[in-house]
Amino acid sequence: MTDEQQRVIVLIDMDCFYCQVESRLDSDLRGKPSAVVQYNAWKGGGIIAVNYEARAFGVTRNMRGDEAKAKCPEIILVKVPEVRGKADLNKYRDAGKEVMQVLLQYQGATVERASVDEAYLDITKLVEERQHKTVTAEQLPNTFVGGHEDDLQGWMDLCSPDDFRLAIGAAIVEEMREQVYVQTQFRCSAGIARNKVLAKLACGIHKPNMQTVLPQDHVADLFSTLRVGKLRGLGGKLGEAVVEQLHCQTMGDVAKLGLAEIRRSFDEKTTTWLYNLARGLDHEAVKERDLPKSIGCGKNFRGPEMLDTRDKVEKWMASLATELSERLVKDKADNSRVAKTLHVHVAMDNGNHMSRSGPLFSYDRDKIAQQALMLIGKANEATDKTSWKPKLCNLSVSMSKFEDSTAASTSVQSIANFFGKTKDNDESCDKVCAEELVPNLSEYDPDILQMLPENLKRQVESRVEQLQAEYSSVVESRAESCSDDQEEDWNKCDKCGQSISPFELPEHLDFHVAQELQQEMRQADRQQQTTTAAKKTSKRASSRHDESASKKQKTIVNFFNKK
Ligand code: TTP
Ligand code: CA
Ligand code: CA
Repeated sequence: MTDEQQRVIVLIDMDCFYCQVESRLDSDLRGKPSAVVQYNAWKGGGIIAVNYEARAFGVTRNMRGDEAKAKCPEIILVKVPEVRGKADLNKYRDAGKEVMQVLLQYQGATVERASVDEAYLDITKLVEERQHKTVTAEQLPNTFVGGHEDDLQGWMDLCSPDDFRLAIGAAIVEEMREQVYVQTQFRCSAGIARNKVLAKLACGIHKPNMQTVLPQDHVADLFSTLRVGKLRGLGGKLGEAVVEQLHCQTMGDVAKLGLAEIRRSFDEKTTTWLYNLARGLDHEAVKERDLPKSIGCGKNFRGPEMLDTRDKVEKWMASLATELSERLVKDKADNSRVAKTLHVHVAMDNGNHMSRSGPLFSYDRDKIAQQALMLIGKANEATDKTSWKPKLCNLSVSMSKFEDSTAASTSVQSIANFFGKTKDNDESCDKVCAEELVPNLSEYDPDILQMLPENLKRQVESRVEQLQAEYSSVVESRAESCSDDQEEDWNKCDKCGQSISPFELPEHLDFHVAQELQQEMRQADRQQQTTTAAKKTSKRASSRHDESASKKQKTIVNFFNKK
């Protein structure tokens, strides 16, 4: 097993990525200053990517398109496509995947996708395979070595065997980057070092289309002027706390502190991590993770755009649910998996946030929207029926907890389709149809029973019973497995006394409603054996539906008011 200190870790980051994606699509953009803008409506849109030709004119990210034009009149602004009033980033995501596909061709490397346009690689094994071969500066035409910028060969001649491993790594990365270019036409930069933090830092030193090796003995020099927030993991709140509480501006300042001094402001784990980090040490492994653990989308609403009515919230939720549903369906086809948990997040204009999750066994956009709205119902403090208070400035939905989809069918067929299939009255076909009609409890609408032929009705009923049994055991086992989760406060279900996480409660109540309706339905059926008038039956069903709907609504209202 290789010593952790001898690992060779790489960060590959695409150069001005969205701009490259656009210029691969449109040859007119090549070689000219360009930028990608989002939402064109105001002052030429906000810039999210700038190519290097435009950077030479002083154009930067976050400028408005109009400002960029003032700096560089010939700049071409490309607009991010919009779908349903939202940026459609699919082409950039897909382009990022293409790059990943190239990197995954390197057997023996561990590849971890870190964002739309970057990936960490642990290439220690590949380096070891090449250890007996020589590496010369000619094989490293695009490589710089931190602290030895002017004399690559000189550094290679004199460096330690451990540092020489980085040089071998650099030769491999030169080839990888060339392959990325050959296969995708995209240029990228890379950092090669002993760990992720240093690889990421190194990558940014020489860009574009270059790579930088960061030997351990250059760290102290580099850190003496490196601002705390520039390091991976210290860009946010933690970095701010280091500056404020430890009174450190640079990583070099942090390196001067002893463990005890850091420990006064931070917990033990953070202290150790920070202490090591200030010495250029970081133990985090590169984790193979080519598929995202969750798929989601969200939208920010600023100023007058903030959502202040139920209508607006419903409209945007429907739109996000549609996007999410489309992406989930694509993911299912690509990766043979289905997500089982829905998460919703809202940010409010009073600075508060709320996140809620619950099980959902459907990719249907209406089901997603319905469940998501139910989950955030509590965030609305408005007393009238039309407003939403406090206003929402962000709305996000995502799904996670993926399971293999090859085992069970989750697709819902339309009723028409379903009736088409039952014509032959075949018992086994009924069973399949029952599964399609009731893929899970949350999609079970008891009213359909009234519309079904007798044998199929029986199949649907037995399907529901089976699902209820499965569901009870799932709820029990989840309750056990989450019982020490401090963040969730549990509710005792009025109906069965079980402790249910608030995330699970809506679904759990649905289950009771379905169960009650089922029982009612059976009783009613027995009483009605002689009364067979179809009209009457359907009337009864619809009035019962109203009753049950209001009942269900009430239970859910109770739940939201509980806390
Ligand atoms: P970055 O890698 O941060 O930047 P970049 O690839 O444009 O440029 P560089 O050569 O310096 O790496 O981001 C990758 C893409 O992600 C970028 O092209 C556009 C998108 N992006 C945003 O949409 N918003 C942002 O705030 C950032 C940072 C990136
Ligand atoms: Ca980039
Ligand atoms: Ca990046």
